[in-house]
Amino acid sequence: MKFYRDTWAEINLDAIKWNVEKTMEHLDPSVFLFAVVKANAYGHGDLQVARAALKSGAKGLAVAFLDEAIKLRASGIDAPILVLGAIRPEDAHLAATKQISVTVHDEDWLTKACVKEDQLLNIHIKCDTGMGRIGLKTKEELQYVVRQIDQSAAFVFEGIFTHFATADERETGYMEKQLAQFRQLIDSLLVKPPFIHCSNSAATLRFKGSGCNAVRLGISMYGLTPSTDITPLLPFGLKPAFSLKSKLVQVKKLEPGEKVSYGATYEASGHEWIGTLPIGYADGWIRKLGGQDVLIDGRRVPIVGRICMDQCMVRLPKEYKPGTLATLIGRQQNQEITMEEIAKKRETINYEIPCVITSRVPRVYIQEGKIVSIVNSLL
Ligand code: PMH
Repeated sequence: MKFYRDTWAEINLDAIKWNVEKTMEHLDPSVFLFAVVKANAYGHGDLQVARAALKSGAKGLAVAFLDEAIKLRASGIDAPILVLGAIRPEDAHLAATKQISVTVHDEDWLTKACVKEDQLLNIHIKCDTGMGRIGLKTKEELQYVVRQIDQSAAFVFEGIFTHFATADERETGYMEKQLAQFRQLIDSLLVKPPFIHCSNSAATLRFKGSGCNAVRLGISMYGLTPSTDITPLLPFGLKPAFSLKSKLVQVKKLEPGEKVSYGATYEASGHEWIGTLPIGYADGWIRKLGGQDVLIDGRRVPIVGRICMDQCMVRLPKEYKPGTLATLIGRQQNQEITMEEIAKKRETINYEIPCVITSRVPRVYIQEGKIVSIVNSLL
């Protein structure tokens, strides 16, 4: 695999390994870790992250949609896969064929679920204890669904779970309420399923999975903090896996008063060195990032003028040669631009940033200092 354009995302699989291994050390050894690889592994690359996580101690994978699970199966992943989101009941037979576990989120789903006669469908029941998204709310609903499972040879009660709305906030009151509600629902079950899970990264790292026997690890597996508020509360230092790099394609000297980019909004105040980087808003490097620093030669240099679809310009302290490395997210020498810095500039959360670096940006996978694979959606 190749790419012919000097912009790429580097995914450090050793960082994924570190984050998973440290999490496993932190937890009771019997806890089952689902690596959450939905949304193309938060933009990092689902297959590569799934393989790295499974090699490092994760036992299963979790995705949002059936399509994501089918893709992983088609790529040869045979670990347990759970679809966390709602699946159309008429597609249940597909999940059963591929041994993909499904989430039952409402009372009627099983009555409509189409499975073939000799098939088994693994089911996790989702309880809504305060997220207000999907899931059953009452003991009565839960018991009704459990009875439906019991009455069919095709349905296997594999798990029950809930999702916290505020595990990444310092204040734990709301989370504790959700947990108490979840415990009440579990206590009402005559027979407990093998998997009971409620924790995302924040709850896993802060509360060791809250006494459940499985956890669903997303953001912290990628080395990113669930929120800057709780970074000081995390039990070990996370290693970010994602960095974004580019190279200068042209460097030119502007005369005082000369302008840069659409709208001619930036004007050189003196003689200035301006460099052009081949990355723009079609790569997810959106116009709102105008003014953001990038790292060149271990120094911060600002993006000037409007970010274009495929290119943007930076103001350099001196002349640099085309081909000089630019780091847009990640470390360069003693400097670092974190995912959180970019998130702040974009007025969003770190989760969103790697997700929205588009597939036009090739993903280069690094393991033990070497490139082990490249994914370029274009070639
Ligand atoms: N479980 C469920 C049901 C989720 O929706 C998510 C993340 C996770 C686990 C993993 O959470 P973590 O990345 O904080 O560890 N879901 C989302 C979401 O819907 N929006 O942002 C994160």
